[in-house]
Amino acid sequence: VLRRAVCPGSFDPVTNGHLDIIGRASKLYDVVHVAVMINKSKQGIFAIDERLDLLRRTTAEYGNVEVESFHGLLVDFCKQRDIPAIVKGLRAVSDFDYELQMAQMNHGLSGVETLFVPTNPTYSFLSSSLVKEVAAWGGDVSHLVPPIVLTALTERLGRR
Ligand code: COD
Repeated sequence: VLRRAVCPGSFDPVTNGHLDIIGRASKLYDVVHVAVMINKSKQGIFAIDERLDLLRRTTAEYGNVEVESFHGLLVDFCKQRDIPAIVKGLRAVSDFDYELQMAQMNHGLSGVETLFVPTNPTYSFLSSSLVKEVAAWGGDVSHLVPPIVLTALTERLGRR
């Protein structure tokens, strides 16, 4: 039987920090599902299909990563696919409070476990929102996102 885990997020857009966690999870599990969770109150700068496309192209090299979007609770995504584990990156103590709450809520709802992987210190300050803010003002983010994401960001923000 295949051992499965999910890396969930907004991925607006995917960064090198996300890819570090997804790549490390892909070595621990047979199949890693990457779930782009749809949040209607958080619009984002990339449409869901664009986020999926960028994720598929940047995770293809791992060979065992499946990328999908989902509208609903993460525990339902897990139930429908028989996924017993959620893998999350922890950047700093500031992530911990909220991540612990979600992990406990998700466990209480369905018994799904959450495993935390300590972020690569190179990316401990990195978030999609900071990347968008820095890129919007013309700052260099080329070391923080894959080349195809950099191109997509430049096109999107350049056209504004
Ligand atoms: N280094 C390492 N890991 C990172 C980095 C980094 N620099 N940046 C992000 N990560 C990891 C973190 O584990 C993070 O949780 C994940 O990547 C995704 O990050 P984002 O910013 O794309 O996504 P978030 O934080 O907006 O994702 C929140 C969820 C979508 C996971 C959450 O809201 C959710 O599960 N929603 C679904 C609805 C639901 O079930 N709600 C009830 C929850 S109890």
